[in-house]
Amino acid sequence: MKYLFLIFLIIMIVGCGSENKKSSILTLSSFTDSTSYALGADLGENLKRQQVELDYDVFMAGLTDAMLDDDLVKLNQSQRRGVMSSLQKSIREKAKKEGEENLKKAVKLLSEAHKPVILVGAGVKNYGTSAADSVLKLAELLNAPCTTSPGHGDAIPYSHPLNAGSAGPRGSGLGTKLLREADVILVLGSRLGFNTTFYSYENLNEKASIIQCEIDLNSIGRYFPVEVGIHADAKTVTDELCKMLETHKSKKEVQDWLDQFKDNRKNYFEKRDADADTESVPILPSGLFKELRGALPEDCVVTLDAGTMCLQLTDALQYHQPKSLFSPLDFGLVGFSYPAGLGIKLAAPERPVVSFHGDGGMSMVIPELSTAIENNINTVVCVMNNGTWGAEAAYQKDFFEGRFIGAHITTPEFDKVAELYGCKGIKVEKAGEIGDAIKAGIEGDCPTVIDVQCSPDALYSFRQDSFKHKVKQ
Ligand SMILES: Cc1ncc(C[n+]2csc(CCOP(=O)(O)OP(=O)(O)O)c2C)c(N)n1
Ligand SMILES: [Mg+2]
Repeated sequence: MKYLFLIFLIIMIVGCGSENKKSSILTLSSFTDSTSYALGADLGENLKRQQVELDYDVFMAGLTDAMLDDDLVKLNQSQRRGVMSSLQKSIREKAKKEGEENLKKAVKLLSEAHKPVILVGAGVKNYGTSAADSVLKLAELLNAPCTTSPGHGDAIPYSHPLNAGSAGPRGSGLGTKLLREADVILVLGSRLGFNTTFYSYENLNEKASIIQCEIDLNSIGRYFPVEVGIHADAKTVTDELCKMLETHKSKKEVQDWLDQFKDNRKNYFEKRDADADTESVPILPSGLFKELRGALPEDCVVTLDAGTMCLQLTDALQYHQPKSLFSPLDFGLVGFSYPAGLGIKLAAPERPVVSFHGDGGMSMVIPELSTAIENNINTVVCVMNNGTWGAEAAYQKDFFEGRFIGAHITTPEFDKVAELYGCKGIKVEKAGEIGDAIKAGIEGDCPTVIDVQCSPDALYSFRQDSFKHKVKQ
C-alpha cells in the first residue's frame, strides 16, 4: 500500500509539471531562502540544509498531500526522507531535461536577434555584485543594451555604457525606447510588472520575442505571453547563457542597434546636465537632481517615497552598486522612505543612508524622528518641501484644467521641527547648497533633516494611464 501510494504520488507530481500551456518552463534551481524556511518549518532542519533544486510549487503541492496522508504520517523520519528524495530526483531529472532544451531555445533567439535587449529586475539585484557582473558580461557578449525595472536601477551600475537606466514612465525614456523597438527581450528576474510596463504594449514591442527568467513561477507569462519561460534564478541562467554564448559573434544589425543606443544615451546625459537649472529659487528638480548626482557618495543607500519629486529621482540619481536603492515599488505608498531608511541603517550601519521625502510624506511619519533619536540611528533625510501633495496636484493640473482641490498643504519648516526632536536641522534654499548639507549630515553624530525649499510648480504626472480618457491625442 505504501509503495503504491508513493508511485502514484510521484506520477501525479511529475505530471503536474507539464501543466503550463502558455509557455515552456524550465527549472534550474528555484530554491530560495524563503522556500527553505517554508520547508524547514514543515520538515525540520535536515531537509532545510539539503538545499535541493526542484520545482517548488510542484514539490509543495505533492508534499502537502503527502503530509495529510495517514500512511506517510506513520513513516519514520528516514522513510519519509526517502519519499522526499524520490520526489526530488524525478522532478530534478525532468527539469534538467526541459532546462537544457529551453536554454538552447533562448540562445537561438538571442543569436538571431537584430535588436536584443536585456531587462534586469530584482532577481538580479537581490544576488548582489556577482549577478550584476554576470549580466554585464552577457550584455557585452551579445552587444545588447540593458534597462532595469524601476526601483531596481541599482541592479547594474549606471556608469556602464550598456545601461539605459530604468524602463517605464519613471525612467528617462531611454529604457522604454529599447523595449518598444527590441525584437528579442531577455527578461532576467522581473515580472514585467506595473511600473515597468503599465501592463501595456505601449511600453514594449508586441512583436518582440520574450524570454522570461523568473524564480516565481506565477510571474512567468503572467502579464505578457512569452516565447521561452525559464523558471529559475536569474544568476544561474545568466551564467549558463554566458557559457553557451562564449563564442557568439554579433550580426552587423546588432552593432548598428548598439551604436544608435550609445548615441542616444550620450545625447540624453549631456542634455540632462546642460538643461539643468541650478540657479532658480525656489529650487527646481533638474538643478537639485544634478547637484545630488555629484554629491551622494558611491556607497550611499538611497530610499525614496512616492511623491512626484521622489518618483523622478528613481532614475535621476546614479546608483553604483546593488542594494543602493529602496522604494515602495508597486505599493506606491507615501510615508515609506524615512522609516525604511532607519531599518536599512540598522542592517548596514557602515553605509551612509540618505532618504528622500516630499513634505506631505514626511509629515505622515514625523514621529519617527523620535525613533531615530532614541535608538541613535543617524540617517539623513532630504525633505523636498514644495507645500503640496505634488503628485496629486500634478494630476489636477494636467487632467482637470488646474482645478486644485485639497492639493496644497501647509507644512512646517522641517529643519526647525527636527531641532525640536533633538536632530540636526539644515535649510537648503539653492540647489548648490545640497552637497554640503548632505556631507554635514553624513559626517554628523545625530539624525539629520534637510529642508529643501522646492518649487510648488514643478509638477510631473506619472499616471497618464489612469487618465487616458482625458489625455488629448
Ligand atoms: C499612504 C498613501 N496615501 C496617499 C497616497 C496618494 N499619494 C501619492 S503621491 C501623494 C502626494 C505626496 O506628496 P508629497 O509627499 O508632498 O510629495 P510630492 O508629490 O509633493 O513630491 C499622495 C497623497 C499614497 N500613495 N499612499
Ligand atoms: Mg510635496
